Amino acid sequence: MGISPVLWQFLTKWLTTSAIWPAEASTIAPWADALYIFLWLMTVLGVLLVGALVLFFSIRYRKENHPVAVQIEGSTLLEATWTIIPLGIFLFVFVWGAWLYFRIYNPPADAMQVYVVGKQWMWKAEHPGGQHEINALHVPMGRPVQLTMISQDVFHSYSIPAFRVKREVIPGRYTTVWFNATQAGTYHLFCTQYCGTQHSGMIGEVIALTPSDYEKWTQQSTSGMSLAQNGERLFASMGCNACHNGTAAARGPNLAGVYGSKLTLTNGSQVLVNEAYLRDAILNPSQHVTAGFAPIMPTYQGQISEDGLIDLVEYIKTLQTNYRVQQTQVTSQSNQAAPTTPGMVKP
Ligand code: HEC
Ligand SMILES: [Cu+2]
Repeated sequence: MGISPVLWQFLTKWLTTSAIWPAEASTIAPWADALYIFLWLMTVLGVLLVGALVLFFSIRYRKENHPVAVQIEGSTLLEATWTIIPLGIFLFVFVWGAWLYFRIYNPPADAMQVYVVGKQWMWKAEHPGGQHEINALHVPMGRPVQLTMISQDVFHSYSIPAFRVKREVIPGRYTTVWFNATQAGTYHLFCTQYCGTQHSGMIGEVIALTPSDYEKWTQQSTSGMSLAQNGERLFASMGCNACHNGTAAARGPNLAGVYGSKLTLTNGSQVLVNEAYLRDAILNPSQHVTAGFAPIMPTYQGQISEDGLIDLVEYIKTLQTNYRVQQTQVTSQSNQAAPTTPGMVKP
């Protein structure tokens, strides 16, 4: 008696295309599944072992064989065995799980950056080149991609089952997750944190493309301005360059090369300047004042959107020198000065 091939095909297709067992489409997916299958096997083994013993004992020590109950005092050897073996298994699972956790949440240094902003009820992805997409994410295969994510309102959670990654998206704080897609295809994107009435509609597609298709996509969907270029405009229009112009007389610290460096604060502590720190430095400047500077930077809380903050962060990341900062300052000053200069005739 064999299972019909049609039924078998239907079964495997249902398993791999449904949420129960989605395709393994990232480098981490087989590792996550291996741990999952191991836990599942251990559980089944435990159920079978206990079930078999219950059955065996209830037949062997049934009333007809043992009419009078006997008091058993216990066995140290037996107790030690059933303590030490499960302990060993649990510790093994702990080490395996911790190793996997660190692999999933520590992005490699060369990962490509994409920003994700979640809000009720949609996902917006922003690529460094300025490509924006709603409820979709295009990524290249065979390359680590890091998502830096933030919510504009409530808690959300970004989940790509086929990649076996999921991370909370929180208001007020960047969280990150990374993956390396191994198969071209279109995969489900879910919000896995109940976030209001239309939570179930907060879904989308993740499209993994071959490197050349991805290249084509980035060129077709460009908005003409990269995130850093948008940030440069904001930096001038919000007056950041009034204090951060890199000159000796500047009232604010030089921001060129600050990304990735270690800053010493007035309270003596040291901080690594990453995306999260830059964002926080703009919103809560008084909470971590750089050593050697007065706490004069105003807070920009409520004056700038998460998208604007991402642009500014990307701009500061690209700052290697202050040449452009000073250029924009000169142009914005002369633009402002022009109308008030007496006797000047505008062309
Ligand atoms: C009134 C002057 C002033 C303005 C305007 C200003 N800053 Fe600052 N900024 C400072 C000073 C002073 C510090 C150092 C003390 C501190 O950390 O608060 C600083 C610190 C920072 C830091 C922390 C990094 C470091 O090297 O200390 C960042 C990032 C930053 N500013 C970005 C910005 C951005 C972006 C804007 C515009 C939206 C801006 N600043 C506007 C004066 C200013
Ligand atoms: Cu949500």
